[in-house]
Amino acid sequence: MRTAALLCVCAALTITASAQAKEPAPGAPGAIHVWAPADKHGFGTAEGVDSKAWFTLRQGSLSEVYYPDLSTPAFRGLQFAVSDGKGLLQRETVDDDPRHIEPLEAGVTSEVQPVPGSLEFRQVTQGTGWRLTKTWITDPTRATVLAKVRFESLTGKPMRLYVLADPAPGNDGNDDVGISPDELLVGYDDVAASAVAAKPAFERATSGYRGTESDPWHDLRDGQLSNYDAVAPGNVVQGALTGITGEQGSQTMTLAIGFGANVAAARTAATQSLATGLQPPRPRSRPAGWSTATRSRTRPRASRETRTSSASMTSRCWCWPPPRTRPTAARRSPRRTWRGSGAR
Ligand SMILES: [Ca+2]
Ligand SMILES: [Ca+2]
Repeated sequence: MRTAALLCVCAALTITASAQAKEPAPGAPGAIHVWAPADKHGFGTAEGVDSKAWFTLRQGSLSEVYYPDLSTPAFRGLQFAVSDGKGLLQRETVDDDPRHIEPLEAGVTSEVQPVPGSLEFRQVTQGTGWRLTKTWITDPTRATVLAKVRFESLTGKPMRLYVLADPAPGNDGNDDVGISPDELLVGYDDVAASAVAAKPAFERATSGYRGTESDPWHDLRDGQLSNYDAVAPGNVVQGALTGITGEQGSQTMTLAIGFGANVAAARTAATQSLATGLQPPRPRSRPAGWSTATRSRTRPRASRETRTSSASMTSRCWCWPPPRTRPTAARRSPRRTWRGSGAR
């Protein structure tokens, strides 16, 4: 543990020293961390055993990601916010009272659909004058969650698209540090790290503390994103301005959320996954029995969908591979953070 912590600190210092220094974010440690509500609409994993990341989806956003195993949530969530630069500011999901299941921002609609014959989920969110189509999948060879993002301005005018990320490495969101080397969103503690990268790259990135003036969601209300590093341990939340505007020719982006035991490993996972791109395995490469297993699962009726969609998606993920090839999946479940209030 001490060796891992030392490596983590050394890697972070090296990266921080090489990056442009940012002003320390005010407000540490921020609001007490709690996990997201249990209203899951999707559960994603990869075929095979090389990827050590599992993700969940709420109606309009990504929620917990588990790394390096199913008993360890390491990322609380990621959603997008949109601004027209003229007073409109909308995010996808209302955060974050875990006692309520009220996921969407006023004026926003969203749905999650599994992509037939694959482990992808397509999540379409529409707000005032914009639409986001996100296709989520786990990199089968790395601890990375990938999203293919299509952002459309329905007014034809340029808009600003922001990423709002909430790292919580090591199943504890109260002891983290947030930095932005090369405008990546890096969060870490003494046991694990996450790195959010994009292609095209983020144009601006900041880290702050939840519920304070450096929280990017609060920060954006004046129309500008600050430029902080959250260097004191706390409940870190992060924000980034993407490089797409929603106009024709500026609508697509790939997002990678990489994980590792330290900053360098998480950053490597994210950047290498971005370089590889979103390439789900072809059907012929799947284990025998996969297609039969997925076809046997039916979606719940609409009236029961909210209550049962999580269970349906989860069982879809668990049915393959069999226990002998993925013992972790067979013996553990992510329910630790889904019980009761969602608090740790
Ligand atoms: Ca932590
Ligand atoms: Ca956090």
